[in-house]
Amino acid sequence: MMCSLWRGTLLTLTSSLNRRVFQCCRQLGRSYNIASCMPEAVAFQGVSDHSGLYKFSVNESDRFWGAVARQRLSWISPFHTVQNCDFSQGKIKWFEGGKLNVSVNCLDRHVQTCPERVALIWERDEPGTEVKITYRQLLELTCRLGNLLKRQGVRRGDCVTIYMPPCPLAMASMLACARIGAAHNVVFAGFSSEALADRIRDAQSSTVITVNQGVRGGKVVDLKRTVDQAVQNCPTVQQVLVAMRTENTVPMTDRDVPLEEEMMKEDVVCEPVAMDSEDVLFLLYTSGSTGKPKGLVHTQAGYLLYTSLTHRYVFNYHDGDVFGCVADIGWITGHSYIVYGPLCNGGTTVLFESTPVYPNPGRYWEMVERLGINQFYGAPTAIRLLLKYGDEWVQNYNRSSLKTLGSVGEPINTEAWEWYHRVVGDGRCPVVDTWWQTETGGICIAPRPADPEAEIVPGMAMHPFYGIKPALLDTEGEVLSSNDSTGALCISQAWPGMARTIHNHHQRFTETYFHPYPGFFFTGDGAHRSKEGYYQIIGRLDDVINVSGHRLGTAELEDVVNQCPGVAESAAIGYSHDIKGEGVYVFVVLKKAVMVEEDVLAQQLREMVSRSIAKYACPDFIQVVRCLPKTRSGKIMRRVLRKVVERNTDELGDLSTLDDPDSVHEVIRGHRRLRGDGKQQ
Ligand code: 6R9
Repeated sequence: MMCSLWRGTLLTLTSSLNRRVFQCCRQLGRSYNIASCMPEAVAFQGVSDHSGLYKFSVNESDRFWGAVARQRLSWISPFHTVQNCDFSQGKIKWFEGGKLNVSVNCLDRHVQTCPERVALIWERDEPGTEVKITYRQLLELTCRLGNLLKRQGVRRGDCVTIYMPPCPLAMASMLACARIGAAHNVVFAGFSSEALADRIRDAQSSTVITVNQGVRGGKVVDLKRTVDQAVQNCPTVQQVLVAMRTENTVPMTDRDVPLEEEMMKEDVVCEPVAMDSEDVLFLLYTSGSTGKPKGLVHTQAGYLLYTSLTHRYVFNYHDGDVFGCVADIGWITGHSYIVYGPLCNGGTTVLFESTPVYPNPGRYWEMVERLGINQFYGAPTAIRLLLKYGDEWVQNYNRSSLKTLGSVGEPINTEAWEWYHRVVGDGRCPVVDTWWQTETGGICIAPRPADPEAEIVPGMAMHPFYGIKPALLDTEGEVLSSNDSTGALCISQAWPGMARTIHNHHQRFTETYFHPYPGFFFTGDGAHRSKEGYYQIIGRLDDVINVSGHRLGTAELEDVVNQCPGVAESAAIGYSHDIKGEGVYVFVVLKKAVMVEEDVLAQQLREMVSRSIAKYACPDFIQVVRCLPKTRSGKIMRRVLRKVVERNTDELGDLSTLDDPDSVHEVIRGHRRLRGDGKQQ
């Protein structure tokens, strides 16, 4: 499982690391007071500063999480047990005995105190056309939708699939599910009909919610048509609720329900269901190292608590701030930091429908100025893209509202970090590089919270969040206890935000996350702990590629490629790409006697991949080879292929176990032909 790749990568990363001390929390000055920071901390004996609070949170985890859960969530009935977890069985339960409703925590309680506060700013594709929705309005939308779902037969425990672009009705749909006790399964609207169908079937959804069309970067996308194609192969689907994002009508069948029209017939009051802490809140599919994406399951109380606490403290979010997370709601970042975390905190959250370069590369910063965004949370791939357009696109706009800048999804290289900090943040905003995963539910490692004035090192996620106890393990499974070491990143005790299982595949859950290092949750990432004890994430240790922050399993891609007529077998490899982080390079072996022009084959493969998965999964390079380098036992030597695509052919390592050493030379020659000897185009 552990590949040697990342040791090399680490060396490059650390040596290029331009260390710089960055001071923060200056506004808190010397009068830092733990109680003013986290009110619950007053009750924690001996805690007087951040590091004391962190130690308390991991050593007295029951007391820490118990106090925080009582203080920050509204319960219908109190929990009797803080945690009941056993990693060896993959058993994770938090706040058992407790009952609550997530939508009440995100909406009703704020409607009681500040009904006219803006909950949501929908930043529509066309700049300057944003729509503001107050807590009172969002609750009304949610209740009407909840009532409609009930009228359409959706019951507690059902799973509703949501295939929508970022829009208020998507958010209200998620909250409506939570209100009536149904689980949601949001599928990113960039996924193809086949990928959508797979997820609908696996989740056994009978209801799908979508829009007639989406609008992104000035282009109209026929989302309803994609749903129509998908549900042809989904016998469980009984109804499709269709909201109107554009004015264009689309064909409707008996199965389709016009959402706005039917919703307006419903009452604005919908009784929230009392849910158990461990009832399912949602499924979210993500790629792993097998061909089949896994539906990670998150539950009610623990997830909500963890996202709200991290939202509050990692970003230093305060009442009245405008929080701008520009992710899509189809990913975990959107779930945790557009919807649940900010709303649980009564915050104002931005829902971004557009792209970083529409109508021009100043879009983000024009939006920051117009909406007065205080915390901006985005992806390194977008930062890398924008920095190529130059500083002027940033400097044209007033960014004085910004207080914290966040980064998520993939490692942020020093150059991008520096630019984000110096140009976007004018050198005055802390940049928080936040490491976490769909599996972890919320941010686990980030430079903040920390002691006031603690340094921030570019490109480092640095410190574990409250309650998170990271560990690095070597290939033998031994814990590396000293600093300045590199290993598999694991987490050694449970936290409330972690996923509970894989939908219908608990065994896959335990095998993937708990068997590799018994007693630990294994993240799939490698990390380095510096001399100072700061964590730096290196990247995946398994066969997952990270394309623009989107996860893609190599096996998932190979399954599709192998179905292409004429293809005998294939190997998909990630290579470093200066904007996307990683690009996809596919080696293909054709069946005997098949003759096809390489560009015709490439075109066919790309079409198949966008039809079966999504556009982002399309290979950048496709190389036809006579055979793949394999061991004598028939295993593809990915390590060798990686070295070839990374142009490290003088470090191929030990090739003695190769079945046919000549195959490597052929692969190298073909690679040179395809990409030339120069730099990446
Ligand atoms: C939130 C999210 C998770 C994988 C993760 C890791 C990579 C995320 C990172 C990072 C380096 C960071 N990743 N944040 N790598 N630095 N700050 O992205 O979830 O889509 O499940 O991806 O992304 O490899 O394991 P998800």
